[in-house]
Amino acid sequence: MPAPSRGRLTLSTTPQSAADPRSKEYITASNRRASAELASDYALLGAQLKRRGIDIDALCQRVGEFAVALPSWGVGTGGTRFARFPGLGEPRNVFEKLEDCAVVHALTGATPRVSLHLPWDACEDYGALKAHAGKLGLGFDAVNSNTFQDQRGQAQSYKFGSLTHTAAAVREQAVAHNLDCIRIGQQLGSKALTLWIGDGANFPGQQHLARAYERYLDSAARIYAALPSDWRLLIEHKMYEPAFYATVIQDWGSSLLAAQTLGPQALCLVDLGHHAPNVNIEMIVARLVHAGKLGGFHFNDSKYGDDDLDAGSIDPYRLFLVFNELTDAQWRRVPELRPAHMLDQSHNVTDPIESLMGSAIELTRAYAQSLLVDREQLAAYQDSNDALLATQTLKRAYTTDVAPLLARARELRGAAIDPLATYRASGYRAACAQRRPAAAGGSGGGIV
Ligand code: LRH
Ligand code: MN
Repeated sequence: MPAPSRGRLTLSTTPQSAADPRSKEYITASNRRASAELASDYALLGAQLKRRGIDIDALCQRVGEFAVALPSWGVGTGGTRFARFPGLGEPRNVFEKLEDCAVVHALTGATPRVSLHLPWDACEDYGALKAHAGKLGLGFDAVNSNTFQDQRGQAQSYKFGSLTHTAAAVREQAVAHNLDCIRIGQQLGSKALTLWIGDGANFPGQQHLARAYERYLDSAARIYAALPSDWRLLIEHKMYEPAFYATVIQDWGSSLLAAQTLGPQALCLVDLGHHAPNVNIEMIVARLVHAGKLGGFHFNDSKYGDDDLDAGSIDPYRLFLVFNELTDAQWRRVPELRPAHMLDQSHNVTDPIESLMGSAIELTRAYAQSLLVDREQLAAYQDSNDALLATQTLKRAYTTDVAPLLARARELRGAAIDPLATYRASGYRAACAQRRPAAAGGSGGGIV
């Protein structure tokens, strides 16, 4: 255990025995051991990239600016409909969730904002919450509404839908909830509302497919009308679940049509797990970029359904190909392209902090590798239909081990060269287990 460091971040809730993995001194102390080794690895990679006409320091600068938002619901242990097996020292409220998010940001340097989910993160005083986040070095990204669960004492049930329900009173309630989310988001400094609804049908004929979509457009237009002028509405599509035959906003086509119908502040959010296996997601990204409607991402990975696994854990090449489309669009100077990068994962068997750190690093890796693509060369091979050299040009970037570059960018941001080792050495989780006794009876089903 590293020597206790001066100037520990004295949050009243900070666990007593452990080192605080958010403290700069603690991170600098733990970096000291790895710094020299990193310097030689970085120099070696620098020499290799120089031969490819790439300046590693300029690249390190750009990689150091990459950021992805954390899902507040991702710092607790997730589950499935079968069971949830709570982990040690779980955050018990949104304030503790932010403290765990601050650990991820302190150690990776790449997650300065948190995306809240309401009412899961509802609290008495959003001013206090904003101040608490500020003290932790965090801000807020898009807020997420929730009309896919009934809350205790709720007047109208969402069993048969929310914004598209056949009963106006239910749609009314769902619209009102989204307006509440916007008001809360404004207090926190958010600039976007992520709108995902589970509305749909389990059987053919159960729902009128066209009328349900018209009801969606009508309800969403009322939410859109309440958006502050500098806000975005991020429409999230999903192929299935909880509806198992038809989902109103089932695919990027339904989402794009809605965004085009609603107006310029309405954009499409791509959750990587919301597609059938083998769907070409980077192609969907290219189309939404073309339409000027790419608003953001929920990054995760999956093998079968909406598995919400750690980003880059199953198909890292696909993740690279998504960033390749984004970096190519930047290179082509596509205007107004600033998608909100957010993680949306469910950590059922790992320490959520470790998974979120790993995923932030995998996204930064995919972004860094996309910056290594020789786009002039690639365009030449594409134009001359040299298929092999074209695909090898991408593979060369993807197979470049950029680990020293990522670590150096973290070190320069005051983050950890080795976030996982630094986190585990701090004993943070064990200390949280002492300080946050597990809530009784936690192993029921459900994603959070
Ligand atoms: C739906 C979803 C959506 C969130 C929820 C936690 O599957 O991806 O983004 O509201 O997960
Ligand atoms: Mn999502």
